[in-house]
Amino acid sequence: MTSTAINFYDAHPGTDDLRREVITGLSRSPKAIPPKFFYDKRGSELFDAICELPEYYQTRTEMNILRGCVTELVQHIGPDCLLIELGSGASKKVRLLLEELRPSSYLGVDISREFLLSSTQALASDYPWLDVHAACIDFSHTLDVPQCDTFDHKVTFFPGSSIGNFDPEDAIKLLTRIAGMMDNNGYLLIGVDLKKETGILDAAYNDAAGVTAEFNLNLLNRIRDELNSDIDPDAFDHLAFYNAGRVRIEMHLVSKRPHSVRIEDNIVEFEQGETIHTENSYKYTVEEFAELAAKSGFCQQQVWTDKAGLFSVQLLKTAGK
Ligand code: AVJ
Repeated sequence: MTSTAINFYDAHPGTDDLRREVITGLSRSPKAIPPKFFYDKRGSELFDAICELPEYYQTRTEMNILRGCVTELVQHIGPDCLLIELGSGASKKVRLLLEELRPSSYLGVDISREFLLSSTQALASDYPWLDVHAACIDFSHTLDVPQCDTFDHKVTFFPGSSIGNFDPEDAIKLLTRIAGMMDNNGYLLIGVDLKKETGILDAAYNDAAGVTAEFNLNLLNRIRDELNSDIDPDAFDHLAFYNAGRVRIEMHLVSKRPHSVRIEDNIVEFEQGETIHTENSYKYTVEEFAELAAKSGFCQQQVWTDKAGLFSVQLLKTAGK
């Protein structure tokens, strides 16, 4: 057994946040729970399975785009940076970047502790030349990561169109904080899912194998298992659809019948058909995202897409640089 040393920082996002945000979210009308809570161990595994689904075009399309543009990326960015990955999850896509870009250090940032630890440890043992850091934080709240301070040449990788989970105003706030984390001097390589035919989008979030439904419903397993609650996942159905007016996929959990649920000291009433809104996934055009980037202190350096225009990988540079 070899133990691989990684530099680990833990801000302990966890059950307290879940309890607080679930209780607040379910006492609102309409009811909502933020999507970051999908990613317990089981949720992270289910998301990995989603990435392999035939209907879920995003992961393989992004990977193909990255394969095609990595040489150009290296020319822009150069070697020996600190590569920061937000929402690193299983850290699969980043391997290509590590091999070609040859950063001196890597920092994986994720809310899912076990996943973060095992994937960064695997990177450390596969790439002995790489200085590996991990930070378990909720980056929607803070990007304060002590390991960042000593590096000048920082590049952030934010793949998978996770930016789509944020309402546009919150996306601007997050991107602005990313620029700040890089001392307003650096590159952001970001995956952005593009607007497209409704049928393709609806299918991607309603896969035939039912994995997305299981992923959505797993949030209720998590509440039942981690909080003091009698919530019954069987009392809810998965619902996902493209809301063209708001330009986003919405996921909900629909109560099958009127019933009440206990969570800690609270009783939450559900009507039949009432939903818990669990996720938004905004879709952009390349031009719309350029505008959002500009409002956040970035400018689009270069944008790569697949031939069908399903997905984009965008290299943004801080405007101050
Ligand atoms: C990880 C946020 C990009 O919005 O497509 C996949 C999550 N939800 N299927 C997305 C997700 C349902 C995914 N992101």
